[in-house]
Amino acid sequence: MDDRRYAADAAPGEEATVAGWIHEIRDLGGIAFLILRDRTGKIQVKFEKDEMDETTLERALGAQRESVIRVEGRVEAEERAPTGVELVPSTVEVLAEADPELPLDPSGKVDAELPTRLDNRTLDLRKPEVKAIFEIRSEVLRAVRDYFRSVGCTEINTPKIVATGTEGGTELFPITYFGREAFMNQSPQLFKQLMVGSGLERVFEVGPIFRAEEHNTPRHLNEATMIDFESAFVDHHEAMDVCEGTLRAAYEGVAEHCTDQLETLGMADEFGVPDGEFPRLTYQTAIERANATGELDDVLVWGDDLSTEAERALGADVGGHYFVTDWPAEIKPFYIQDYDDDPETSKGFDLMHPRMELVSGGQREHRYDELVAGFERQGLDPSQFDYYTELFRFGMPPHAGWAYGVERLVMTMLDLPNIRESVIFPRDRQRLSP
Ligand code: AMO
Repeated sequence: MDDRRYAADAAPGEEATVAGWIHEIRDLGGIAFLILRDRTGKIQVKFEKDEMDETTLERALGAQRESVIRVEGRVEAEERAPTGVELVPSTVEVLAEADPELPLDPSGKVDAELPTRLDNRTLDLRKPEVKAIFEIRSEVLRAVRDYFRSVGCTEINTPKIVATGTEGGTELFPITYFGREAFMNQSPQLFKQLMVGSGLERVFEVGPIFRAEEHNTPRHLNEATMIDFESAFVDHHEAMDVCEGTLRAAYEGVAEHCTDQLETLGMADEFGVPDGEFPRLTYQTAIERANATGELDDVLVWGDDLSTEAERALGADVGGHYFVTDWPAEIKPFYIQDYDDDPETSKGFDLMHPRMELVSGGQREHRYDELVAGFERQGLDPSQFDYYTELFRFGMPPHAGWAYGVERLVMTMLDLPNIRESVIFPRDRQRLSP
């Protein structure tokens, strides 16, 4: 199909072959219009019945909606056609017939509930406004990868089958690994840290993570995609700079390369790249500000995580992206470094969108003795992590890093109501296929 022309590129005066799905057939008697849809848009195919042979007409106009066809013909200017051109066919070939009963209507005339859409994602992604989300997601990943390269990072891939968890023992999916217990990885955390001590120094990964979260919420998945960053010789503030740069690069990429998609989503006018430096509030300031909003049922005290309610109140108060820094050591993981002169306070940070948390990160504990002591303080058995800690004895530089959830980034960027809108085949408590 090398000679195939996309619907959006068909120019008047040329002979062209287009291929795609039958979006609609409008039979007006002596004349009929077939709207063919491909990934670039739609094109009108005109059938003047008395000028066409019977078989071609029957084949084309008798086909069901959403059947896949190929049409060869002459492109003519027609200002009444949706794209200003129409195709006058010489041959029509049906490549794949669609059943007349469609589980959902890709033309969008009939609404479908999210579960039906997710069960029939192939058809769902024929809708331009759904397809646009995934084209934007793809651009986000391209922009982020390019940004990482521009700041000297190497892309890595780390194991997803692991021996231990890193982000708290309750959220692990156990699997059987040749008779031994193993787990699906919750985060590339330990591996990316090990790589900052390697010759690579500065790494990133885009990959799946698995969390056996019990709760089914509009912003949690059981399998998500994470963008992880880790770099030697930087502190948590420099890591936040890179985090901010990544976010801005993602928005800029979308603003520059996804104008059609933003148009399709009705966001072309309001879409903006976040500007200025994101405020960096200490945790202490954050809880004070959240309490001062008067919106919280439960007043926050030192040591509390930010509740959903607190995130919302603070988000509305700040009105844009912001960091929360200097978290209580007790609620940050063992790998986060604490201040030497204030061991109750850690160098962990979160990047927040006004709607929710997007990123966690921090300066890491790179000193072997401190790291092992940190495991013990958190009630973990350091010997289970020997594969990780041992390598800290052979020259592990100071380092910092962070991780984004891709789905939350896309969800907040496009103001999607549910995180499942930003992943093609979501995994949640109910959903294991497709
Ligand atoms: P954390 O556990 O906070 O940190 O995860 C980082 C980011 O990943 C996203 N995320 C999720 N998205 C959807 N569904 C989930 N179940 C889910 N869990 C996490 C969020 C979150 O902010 N190792 C650390 C990162 C680091 O310190 O480098 C970590 O995993 O956007």
